[in-house]
Amino acid sequence: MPYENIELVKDAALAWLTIKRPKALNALNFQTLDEMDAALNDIEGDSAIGLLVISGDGPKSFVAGADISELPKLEGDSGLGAARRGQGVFARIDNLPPPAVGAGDGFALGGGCELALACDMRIASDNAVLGLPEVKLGVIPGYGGTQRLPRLVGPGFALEMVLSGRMVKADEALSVGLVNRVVPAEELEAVVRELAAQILANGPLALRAGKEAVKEGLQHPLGGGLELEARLFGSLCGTADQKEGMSAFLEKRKADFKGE
Ligand code: CO8
Repeated sequence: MPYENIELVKDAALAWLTIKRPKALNALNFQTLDEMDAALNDIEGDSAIGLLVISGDGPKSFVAGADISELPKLEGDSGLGAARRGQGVFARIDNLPPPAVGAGDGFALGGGCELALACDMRIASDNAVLGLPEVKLGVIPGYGGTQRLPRLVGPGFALEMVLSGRMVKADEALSVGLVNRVVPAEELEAVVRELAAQILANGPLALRAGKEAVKEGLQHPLGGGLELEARLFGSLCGTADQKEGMSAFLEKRKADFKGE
């Protein structure tokens, strides 16, 4: 599928998806969501991909939200359907076997903040601004923000963001754990590529299992999560990657993982 509003670049095990609607500050119209869905099909079907990075085009905005020009016509049923549609695309990122990193420069508002929240890790530039301003439009976040934000930062700060619509600068976002790291804007891509390289140097099966253990485990009480961890740990033992990783350590050499 040819993309108009996104770009997907695959470089060995790294997939880099850029939202490209700079004239609208990369706002997500419905076509962009469809294109993201198609890109996720591509990524999910490619077992060579070990990590997804999502960014916005240009320094001014990661994603400034859902495209507001498409929203006034929504009524009850169509609004429900639109929220479910966007939630579905973002849930695919959340549940994607390879981990996902959001690389945010500039505005990450509304659906853009929710897109960042659907990623497993968030690296922000020092000019990033995050917010859920939907209440200013007379609605609430509909792409997962009211659910993922409190799970990440706790209900108190999440409610402040959801109910005030206040924009939060990078440093404050870092202080509450909304982003993992804040880096100078001009270093954002290099830092994300370095993190990607660190992650991708590890066992591919272990990366997928590590993501599943943390994310699926959070859906269970501690006992169930620990059982899941034990099962996933066991599933990695006996793999060629486990033998290679441990032999490489003992032989003082770099591991050559095959994802098997
Ligand atoms: N949608 C559509 N167009 C946008 C959006 C957006 N979210 N954000 C910016 N734009 C457009 C502007 O209209 C403008 O276009 P034009 O040049 O044609 O007038 C262009 O981008 C540049 O924007 P500004 O001139 O406004 O730039 P500023 O630097 O003055 O301001 C802001 C930047 C502060 C980011 C400002 O643009 C803004 O407040 N944008 C809206 C932010 C927002 O409210 N986002 C939340 C949207 S709602 C949402 O995300 C709901 C998600 C769940 C939906 C579930 C059901 C569908």
